[in-house]
Amino acid sequence: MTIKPLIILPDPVLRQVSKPIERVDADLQRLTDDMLETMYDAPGIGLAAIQVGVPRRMLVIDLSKEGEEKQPLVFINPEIVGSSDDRSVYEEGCLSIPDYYAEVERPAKVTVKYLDREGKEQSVEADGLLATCLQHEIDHLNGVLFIDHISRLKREMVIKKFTKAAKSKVL
Ligand code: GNR
Ligand code: NI
Repeated sequence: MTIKPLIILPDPVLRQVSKPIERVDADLQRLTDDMLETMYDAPGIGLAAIQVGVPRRMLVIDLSKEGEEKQPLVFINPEIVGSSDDRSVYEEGCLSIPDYYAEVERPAKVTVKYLDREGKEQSVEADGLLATCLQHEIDHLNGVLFIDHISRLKREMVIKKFTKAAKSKVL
């Protein structure tokens, strides 16, 4: 297993729309393991493949707390097939936008269809943090970041700060 470098704002790779997974094979299992290891190392509670530079529709999530048994979840070709009218607000962060947090309002519950690690069709009705995390990760697959859900002024400030930081690293 390998910890992969994370793609950071404003890298345009984060704006790519990821393509569906065609086969659940050994290569994909390896990518899954690498993503889980990268997520645990960060640490984060979710990771989309595009955040390690792979434009494929898959993501991993683990909401278990430190010291608890790990609960890795793998979602391949996930699709939101239903969402509630009631909404909830969470303070979100993103491994691709380190040390920036903001409140985001999203549907409180979502139903997601996906393939599991074995390529079997599954569906989950999620609420709470899982619902928020699934929506955050599925956004990544569509080139959308959580800062796209905040005010334009805040978004532009964050992008400006990260653009400056990226430039000073190159020099
Ligand atoms: O680690 C993460 N924490 C988090 C907190 C609130 C809402 C969403 C997230 S996902 C984030 C990891 C990440 O960037 N996934 O794409
Ligand atoms: Ni993220």
